[in-house]
Amino acid sequence: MAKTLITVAPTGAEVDKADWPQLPTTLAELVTEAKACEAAGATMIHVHIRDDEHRPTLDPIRLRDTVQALRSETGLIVQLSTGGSVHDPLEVRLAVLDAGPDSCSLTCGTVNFGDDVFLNPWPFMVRLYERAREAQVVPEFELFDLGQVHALARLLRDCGLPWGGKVHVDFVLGVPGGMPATVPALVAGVQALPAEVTSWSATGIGRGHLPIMAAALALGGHLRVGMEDNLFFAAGRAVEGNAELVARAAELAEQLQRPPMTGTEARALLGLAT
Ligand code: KMH
Ligand code: ZN
Repeated sequence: MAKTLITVAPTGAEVDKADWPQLPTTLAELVTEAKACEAAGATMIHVHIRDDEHRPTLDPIRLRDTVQALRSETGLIVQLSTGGSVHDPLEVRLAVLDAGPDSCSLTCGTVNFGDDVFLNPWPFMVRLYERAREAQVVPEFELFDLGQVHALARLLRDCGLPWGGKVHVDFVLGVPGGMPATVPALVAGVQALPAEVTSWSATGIGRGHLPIMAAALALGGHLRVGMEDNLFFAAGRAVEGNAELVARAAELAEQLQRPPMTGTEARALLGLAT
């Protein structure tokens, strides 16, 4: 049985530090959290950063410092979010690549995002895709809706394969405006994936977290967990930190005889130099 890539998304752009003090928002907190998550079984980190007031930012110096700190303090694959927050301009989101991550997120279409709109027009997707390839950054295609699976097929058909030659996608299910966090929705997404896709992971927002995790493992997929997506460990019990979410994912993966991958295995899966 294939092993499991576990990605941790520890912070996101939507959760408020004032409400969730355990959210890692400073660089020191992020590095500490990243180390704990790596020890618990994560091999990739999906990073959003915050400013001194704990607000989302795409400040280029902070991004570069964050990549460097995570590289020197952990062996994790560093994936920067190019989604940022719903308020970030497209040009600023493109410039995230200048921070030199291993990987970047690339969302395959515009989607309603609660009361807001997460904007990903087609020309922006193409520019981000081509710029990532030039910068030798491996994209992870974020799929919030079924139409985005078809947009990914169009992108690959029109623009060719990404840097590294592998195509890894991540289903994000349960955002209000996107696909629901249900097993039938995940199955529909997996069945619609273009042939170029070499691996996929999934995350369920909020209470969809556990069913989507179990279904992804059963279907041969990989996992994303973390406070960007889920703030409760169980009904009525707030998450203490990201590492316990990673530890539970690793334990379930072990139980299903799909143990967590090593960093070297994850790099090979994603087409990154080892
Ligand atoms: N914060 C969301 C608007 C990504 O990281 O690329 C977008 C997001 C996706 O989280
Ligand atoms: Zn994100």
